[in-house]
Amino acid sequence: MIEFIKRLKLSYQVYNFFKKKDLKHNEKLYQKYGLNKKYYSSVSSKDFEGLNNSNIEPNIDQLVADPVFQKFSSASQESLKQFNEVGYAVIKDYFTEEQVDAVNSAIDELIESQQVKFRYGNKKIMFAIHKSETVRKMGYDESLQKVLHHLVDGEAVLFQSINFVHEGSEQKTHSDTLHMTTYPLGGLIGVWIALEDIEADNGPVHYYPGSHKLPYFLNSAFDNEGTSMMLGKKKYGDYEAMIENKLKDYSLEKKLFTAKKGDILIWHANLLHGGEAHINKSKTRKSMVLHFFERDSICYHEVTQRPAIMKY
Ligand SMILES: O=C(O)CCC(=O)C(=O)O
Repeated sequence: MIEFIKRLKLSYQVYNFFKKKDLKHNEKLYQKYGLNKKYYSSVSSKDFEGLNNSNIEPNIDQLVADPVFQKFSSASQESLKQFNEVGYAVIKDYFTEEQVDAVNSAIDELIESQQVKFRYGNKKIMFAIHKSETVRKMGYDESLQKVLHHLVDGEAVLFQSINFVHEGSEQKTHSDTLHMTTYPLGGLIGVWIALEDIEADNGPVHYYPGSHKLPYFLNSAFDNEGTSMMLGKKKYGDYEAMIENKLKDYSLEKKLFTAKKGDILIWHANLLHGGEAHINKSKTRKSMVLHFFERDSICYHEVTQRPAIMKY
């Protein structure tokens, strides 16, 4: 019975109905793309079939011309210049020791005062940006915002944070786009921040350079589109298995992001990535992922076919 309710689109629509403030911006966008939808309606890639707007592309020329670009080391500049080819960029020493320590202390305080809980296998603290100004400020760092603005060719609005403290995600390879999707595609960007040194034994992120150029594997790629009333029947494991199979079809190199405290990795909406095993459990794995949506896109969750609740 619970499974049935979880698949029933109506249950999400009722929830959405009471979130008008955070969803009403979509109505204007639905109109723009000629979709007959209310702010509370379900939405998925199926709704956009037949619309031919081109995907959002990073604007690297504009980024290189922006004075902010000169702030970075030549290695970081080279990395940013290659974003279109490889789907990621590394900026070493982006955040200072003080900035990182402030976020770590803020997270400790939130845990101690029980304002946040570890979820998803006791590994992830979700949305600390809504509980701590210090954490939120990191996402709205002025130079970072300028970089992201060029990479999503629009305004990057901070949607979500995920903090890891004791354990890494150990998550199988995936693309964020199944979870956080935009129309037009490509309006999501991830920023992963090392809040301490991350080495091979405390669960570094892995990623596949160039994988962002593969097709966007959405519900239709694993037969999970569902019906007008119900979400698809497939499990998340079916998605992961599909991605594992796709990886066998393409010869892509896997890389690990071993990082120093303050380094950041920025990834494209469709870059395949995940978390390595956290082998040495005597080490913590302090890190934070920030996900940003491009403001003028329709932002939604393909897997649950829900519009994204945006807290501007
Ligand atoms: O930090 C990690 O291990 C990976 C996190 C991740 O894959 C994500 O947030 O999309």
